[in-house]
Amino acid sequence: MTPEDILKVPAKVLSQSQRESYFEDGYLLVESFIEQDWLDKLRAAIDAQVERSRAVAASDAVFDLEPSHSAEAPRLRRVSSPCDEDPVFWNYLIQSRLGDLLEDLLGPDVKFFQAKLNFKWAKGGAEVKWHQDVPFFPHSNDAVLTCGTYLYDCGPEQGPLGVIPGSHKGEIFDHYAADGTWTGDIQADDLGRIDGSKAVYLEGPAGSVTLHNYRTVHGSRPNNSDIGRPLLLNVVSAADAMPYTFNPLRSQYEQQIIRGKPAKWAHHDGGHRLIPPDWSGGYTSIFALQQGEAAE
Ligand SMILES: O=C(O)CCC(=O)C(=O)O
Repeated sequence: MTPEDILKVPAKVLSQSQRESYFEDGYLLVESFIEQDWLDKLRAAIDAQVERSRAVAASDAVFDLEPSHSAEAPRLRRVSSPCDEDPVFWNYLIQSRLGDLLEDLLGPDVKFFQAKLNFKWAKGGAEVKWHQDVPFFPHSNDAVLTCGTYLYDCGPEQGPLGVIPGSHKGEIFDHYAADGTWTGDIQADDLGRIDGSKAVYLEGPAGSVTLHNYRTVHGSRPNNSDIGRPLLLNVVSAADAMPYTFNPLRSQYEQQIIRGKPAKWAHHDGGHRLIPPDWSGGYTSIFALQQGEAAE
């Protein structure tokens, strides 16, 4: 669906001006949106994943670990596809009011693509460099967004998600270095075309939800504070947006309908899309990629 068509459908939880600002700026922050009982369930599920990671010595398809991770002092960077690890994460998507919010920005038919739980551990949790999501998983149209849930309060020191307003309407940047290596971020020579002074950092209390279009330039600073920053990220799309490259984070729920019904027709937007590496051989995480720990 186009933004114009989506805006014609009556809203469920957002105001019309919130919806319009998402389409104008390419992002939205909805503070304190998730109820406490869901936060409690999600926090318990996250603690359980941290406990599991104590038995893991090296990054694998599920756990992406900081180099100093140990059983005594776990330092998780990411859990890939958390829905596949604990049903709480999937139930959150299909049962909570998050689905209403997604409908307001994607239309009545909403589909799951991938999920990840990014930790950004206290005292050194890694930065995420400026990048767009579209080069990682191009779709037939741009009704694709990443929805973040802050499980705890996230202030400026915890490395909140940062976005460049309006950048979703601009170019799709190269995420390959000059030698053809996939870096997973915007190349240094191109950063001059992004006005970093316009960056907006999406801070908010526990239960706040961030939403950014998959073309929006975004990133986050390191977390040097004493408090960790678990951020649950779900990538979802309108049902008529079809991915045409391999999903870097496979999931048993890939392409499952969260709200509404499957599309009969695929919708296509015009223009060029960067083709990512062939992820069928595996993928670790944006952290490992951007820190130069993983080859494509
Ligand atoms: O965890 C973050 O701060 C941002 C993560 C992100 O942009 C990504 O995983 O694509």
